[in-house]
Amino acid sequence: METIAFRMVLNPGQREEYKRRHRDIWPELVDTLRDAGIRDYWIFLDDVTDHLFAVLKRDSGHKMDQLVRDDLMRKWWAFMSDIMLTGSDGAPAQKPLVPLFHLP
Ligand code: RM4
Repeated sequence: METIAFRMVLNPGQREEYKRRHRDIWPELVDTLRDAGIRDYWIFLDDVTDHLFAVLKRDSGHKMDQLVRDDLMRKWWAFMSDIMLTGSDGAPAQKPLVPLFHLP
């Protein structure tokens, strides 16, 4: 199990909509994320910059890299693309964050 973090970018003024969509996250997508080996997934907002900081744990045999080819994941990303910065591959623009400190 490892912990990773990455930054995404929310469009201005979309905080409540982003929160609402995640409150109502599709149960099938939750299954997809869990099946990919993702656990304990948090997303925090910096409401000054509109940056979203995602922190999650993933199993050693995780399949996160395959999510880019998953139809339901791509459908979610398309659904979210009106309120998030999205890359040319259809996925949210993601910047990996560098771990500098951990207090277990
Ligand atoms: C985010 C974004 C991420 C996804 C989470 C569940 O808005 O689409 O890629 O992992 O939702």
